[in-house]
Amino acid sequence: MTNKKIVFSGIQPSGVIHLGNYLGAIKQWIDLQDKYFSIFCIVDMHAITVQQEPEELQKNIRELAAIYLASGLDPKKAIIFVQSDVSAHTELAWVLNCNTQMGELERMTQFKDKSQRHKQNINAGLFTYPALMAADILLYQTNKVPVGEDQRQHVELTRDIAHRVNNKYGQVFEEPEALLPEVGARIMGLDDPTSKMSKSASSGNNYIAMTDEPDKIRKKIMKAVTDSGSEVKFDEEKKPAISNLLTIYSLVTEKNIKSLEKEYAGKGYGDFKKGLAEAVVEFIEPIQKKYKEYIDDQPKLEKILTNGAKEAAKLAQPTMENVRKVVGLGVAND
Ligand code: AQP
Repeated sequence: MTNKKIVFSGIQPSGVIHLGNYLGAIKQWIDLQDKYFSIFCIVDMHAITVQQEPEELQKNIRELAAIYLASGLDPKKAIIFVQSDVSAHTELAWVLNCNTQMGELERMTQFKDKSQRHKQNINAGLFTYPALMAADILLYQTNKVPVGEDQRQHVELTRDIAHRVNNKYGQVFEEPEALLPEVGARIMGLDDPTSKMSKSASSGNNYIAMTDEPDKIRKKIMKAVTDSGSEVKFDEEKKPAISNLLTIYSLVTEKNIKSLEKEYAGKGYGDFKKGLAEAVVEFIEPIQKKYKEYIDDQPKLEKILTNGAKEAAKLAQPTMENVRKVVGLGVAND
């Protein structure tokens, strides 16, 4: 379908999109779309592994699409679509479920975490989530999967599943690799630098949402947890909170961490946070402006996603036909 290497990634429309999602995933995608054949998905089927209100889910899908576009993903350079609009994802997921071991799924840290957090709803989908994620990736003969650190384990399982299927049936899938950003693969919570920034955090002070108003961003950053002492210094072991804030500062300004340390030498955490808050606001405001244009033009948004789904379905077809053939499924011709 293309001579270029293929990139695939997605985000769940399961709540607000935060700066961690942006810095860990979307930021890389913007650069990759120029070099790779790129496919970016809104993975709504994954989102329903935890309870979702239908209207809220629809709203989140559209907001996430607007964030993708406002961040600089370009439908002329990349395919942008919603997972459930291409039925081959769930079709392939079933086949991959039948090639994935219970023991492998039981080892997934996301399942362990989420089943702890959603004790009333430990459904089969939550457990087999990685097989659906493997289908998302393998359907397009993907080479690289740009994700944050928390998704590395799922991409490694995807690679194992692809390898197993290839051993059993011949060359069916590319065996993909995770692509993690050198800096920003794990942005930590503002209120708790020992766990990752997360959309399902119990407090809104954990994250900066990409749609937070400037004053809310300022307040959240001024409230962020700091470490003992007063020196602005990167030291993940002794100063996990300040190191996380320095990482964010560096990524939104493209200044390196050493130069930021110098800039704030002799100044306290208060000045540093004020500077960081302004830098984040300056970085997010232009994205929010474009976001508003996209979210206010629903027909345009729907057209982009509909076209993306058509293109994705076309691309998925040869892989799905081959899978049906090698596995020995079905009889009917079209
Ligand atoms: N804190 C983070 N730092 C860097 N990257 C991150 N990602 C998520 N959190 C961070 C990356 O963003 C993409 C979105 O993946 P997802 O929609 O599957 O969400 P997730 O990984 O489950 O993380 P969330 O958004 O915080 O949701 P919850 O609260 O449900 O866990 C992935 O590439 C992910 O690595």
